[in-house]
Amino acid sequence: MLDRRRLLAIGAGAAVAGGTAAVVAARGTAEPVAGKTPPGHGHGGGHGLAKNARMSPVAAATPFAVRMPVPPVLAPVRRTAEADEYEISVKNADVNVLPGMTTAAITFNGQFVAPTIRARSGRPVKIRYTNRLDHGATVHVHGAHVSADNDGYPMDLIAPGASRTFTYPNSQPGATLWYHDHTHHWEAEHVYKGMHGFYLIDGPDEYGLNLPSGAYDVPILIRDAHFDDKGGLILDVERPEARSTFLANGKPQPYFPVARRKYRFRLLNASIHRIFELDLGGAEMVQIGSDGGLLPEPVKVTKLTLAPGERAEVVVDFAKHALGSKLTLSEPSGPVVRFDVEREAVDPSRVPARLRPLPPLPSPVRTREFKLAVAPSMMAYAINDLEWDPNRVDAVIKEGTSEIWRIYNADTVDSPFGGIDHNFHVHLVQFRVLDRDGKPPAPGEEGWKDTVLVRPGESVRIQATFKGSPGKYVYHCHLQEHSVAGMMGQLEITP
Ligand SMILES: [Cu+2]
Repeated sequence: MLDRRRLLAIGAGAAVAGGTAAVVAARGTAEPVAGKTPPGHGHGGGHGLAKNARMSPVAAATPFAVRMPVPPVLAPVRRTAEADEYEISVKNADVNVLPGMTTAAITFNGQFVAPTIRARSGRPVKIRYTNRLDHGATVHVHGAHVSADNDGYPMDLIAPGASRTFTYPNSQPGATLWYHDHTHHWEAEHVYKGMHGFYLIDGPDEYGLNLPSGAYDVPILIRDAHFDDKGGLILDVERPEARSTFLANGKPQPYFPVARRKYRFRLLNASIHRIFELDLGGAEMVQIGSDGGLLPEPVKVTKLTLAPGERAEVVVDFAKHALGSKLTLSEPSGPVVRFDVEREAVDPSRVPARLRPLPPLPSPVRTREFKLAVAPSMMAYAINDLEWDPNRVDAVIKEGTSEIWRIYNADTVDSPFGGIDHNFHVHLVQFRVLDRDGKPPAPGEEGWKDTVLVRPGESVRIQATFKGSPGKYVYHCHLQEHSVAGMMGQLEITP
């Protein structure tokens, strides 16, 4: 058994070395395994919440008491021949999450679920971020194909009071992307406290398909949360399972009135740790998209696994349900959002049998191995037994080449801590899942992905083609409580 106190001490040192957090909260993680304790680690918990919070009473919201909002689409401040330009402030704000209570949040533009950016393929977006926090921060558009200096590199922070403009070329197909904090050591806390929102790209690959659109195309950011009795967010890194209040678009287990017709829901799991196992009470959902946009063809599902950072787009046809029906999107430990079928509507939309063809894969030039596991010698979460070091490049990749990466989760059920899930995210590219333990990917994983769940003991092979300008990009576990503790590496694109 590893010594947890030593691990915490090391974690505290790492955070100080990172120059970020003054106070470090300790943590254990994840799925409790009988008789075993997974590792704790340093964490950029600037508010020292964990200890006191554990004793606090917890506010519980009544399910289905509030209506689910749809995050507003942000209007550009300017449209030029070159780009749509936006301005976003990163700032602390008091927001309303639980009815009648105020929650101290860290936000984009003061909104607990950030305003949605709606971009178009081929039309660049420039966002000027102003950091109004008292410490550095940066922003990453997850799933975007961007140059390195616009990617929100975790060590290249926007100083307090400063602004920086990032340019997103949107040179990729339509997709449900999202933007979130990526400040090393702070990313878990910042995202947990509200630095999360949608970045949607509309692409010509979708034009003419006649999928549900407009008011019937609804992004839903789902996540878990743990509140104290005054509505404050508790980040107790030792008890992620205490985050038992599920939020949909920033409201606790809300309801959402729908018409008897098809809806397109863009589901995003923005939790920092929880893997959602979703179902709609046995009702059919038709999955049409994943991280990188449309699947080759629709896939009928009744269950959907969504790990942190992943997206799934589903079409639900409420015409199959009577007026007055209530369908609840749930996971085994509770409801997430309830859809109340309240009115009739005409429905010219459809889900075609073919959505978007997948191009053939180019020939890979090489294969790399990535072992995801706790490194007991360092008491850190690690990749190939190394924790994150910004001064080390882990993979030098020639621009334009295609590689196969085998990602292996060595935190198996019989490891010292029991099985620990990991979720591998690569910046810059959308990849394809080739196989999972040698078996073909599930149909919902056949499209473009940027984040892939790797269960304890599993081995997943992906193939990515690294087109882009030279520079350094990170890859990491998207259980952000693992990335803060070292489970991150970097690749460098060379000419
Ligand atoms: Cu992980």
